[in-house]
Amino acid sequence: MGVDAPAPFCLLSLDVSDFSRLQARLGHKACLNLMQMLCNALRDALGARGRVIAVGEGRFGAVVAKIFNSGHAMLAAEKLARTADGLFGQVDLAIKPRVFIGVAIGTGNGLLAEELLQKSQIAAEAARARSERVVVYDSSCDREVLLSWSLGNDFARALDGGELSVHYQPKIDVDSGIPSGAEALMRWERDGKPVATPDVFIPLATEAGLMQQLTWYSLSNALRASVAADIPIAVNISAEILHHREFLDMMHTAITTWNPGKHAATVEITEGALVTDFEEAMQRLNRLRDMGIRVSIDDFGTGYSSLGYFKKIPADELKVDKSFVRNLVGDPDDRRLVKTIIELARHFRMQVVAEGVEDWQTFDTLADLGCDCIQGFLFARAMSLERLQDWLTHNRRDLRVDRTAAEMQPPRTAVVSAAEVQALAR
Ligand code: G
Ligand code: G
Ligand code: MN
Repeated sequence: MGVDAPAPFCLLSLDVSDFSRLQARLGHKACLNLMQMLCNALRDALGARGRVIAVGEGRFGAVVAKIFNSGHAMLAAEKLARTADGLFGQVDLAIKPRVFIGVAIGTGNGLLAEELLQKSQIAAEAARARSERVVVYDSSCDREVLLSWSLGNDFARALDGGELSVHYQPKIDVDSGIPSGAEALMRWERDGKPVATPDVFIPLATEAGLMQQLTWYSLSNALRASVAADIPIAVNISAEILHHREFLDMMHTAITTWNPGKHAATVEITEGALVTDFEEAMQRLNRLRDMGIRVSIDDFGTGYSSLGYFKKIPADELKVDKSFVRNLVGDPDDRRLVKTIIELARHFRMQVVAEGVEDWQTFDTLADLGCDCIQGFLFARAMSLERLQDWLTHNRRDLRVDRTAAEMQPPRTAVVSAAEVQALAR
């Protein structure tokens, strides 16, 4: 590349997120055109200060001259990111791509362009992993990216090797105080110790193309558990799976194979997952309801969907995100917010579940605000099916009665597994 070494410069790697989905959605040719437009826009943005080349599908490299420090490089990278956002904002796309930019600074001390390019690519991977627009390369990027790659390999083996299991966290009906359902939550353990939390391994599974397998695993376990424990169970469905071409078939097969009978299954879908390709998502939710499956909007309040969209979502339930529940008692603003969310749900005839409830004061506040159902460590953490069955034989009753006993003897000690204790101790 034409760089006037040894003057200081930087190399940037720019990756477009969701490229394969964008291609599938727009078609090959339109996607190619869009990438050409992006390339031109990036060139215009840099002007005479640098050069931009396409280095792969949805991937660009740029050289920027006269960069003297990382702050300076960040400014250049931010400008390119804004340029890309601006272009994607102008085009009517159901999928809004983002760009991740990795920066490597050439010091003019003879570091090869190829080596720099590699560093900028690793920084771009780190940007993707951290969900940040721009990351300037340093040695922490190596560790982070390599760790996530090796975890990705491990994860592929975990699925086959029986290290994954599905645990269940009870939900308690506010009016009766009786357990009325449970949420299926995936766990990855080796030798009784947690390897990684779902927040870490779900993105890995998505990247490794294993999410469909994982979802089938949690779905089939959850439906069988629903019959075995005689309780309705909810399963989390990621954005990628909701839009997968085989998703509806998978749900249909699961429901007919493991008929949950009187307990309708629920799927929990985050608000954020609904806004990527909204119309398609709505069609799919309607089809689920035709199959007798309940739809729940998960982590509500964190996804920035507009109320104009909200009114069109065919949902049976709304889950108030735990970030609003955490400070409910002490923070009047959070209380007003949750009150508004509950009223909104009422208006659209949705049930309201609050997650992350850890004490009775929060429970009472939510009960006053008209919340229907409570999930949280106050009652129980997620536990194996065996433990859930055991827990239900002792707790299928009004759990509000012995609230002082429950507070003196926190449920976490009663139901927590050895692995979870170890995780907490770390
Ligand atoms: O269990 P918890 O503690 O750490 O879960 C973290 C996140 O992982 C939650 O937001 C939950 O929705 C998600 N999660 C857990 N199990 C599954 C699963 O089987 N599929 C999907 N898509 N997400 C899951
Ligand atoms: O899918 P979703 O994000 O709703 O998953 C629920 C998450 O909330 C899981 O990670 C679960 O372990 C966590 N969780 C459930 N109850 C509590 C609680 O009382 N306190 C905290 N901090 N987390 C909780
Ligand atoms: Mn959930």
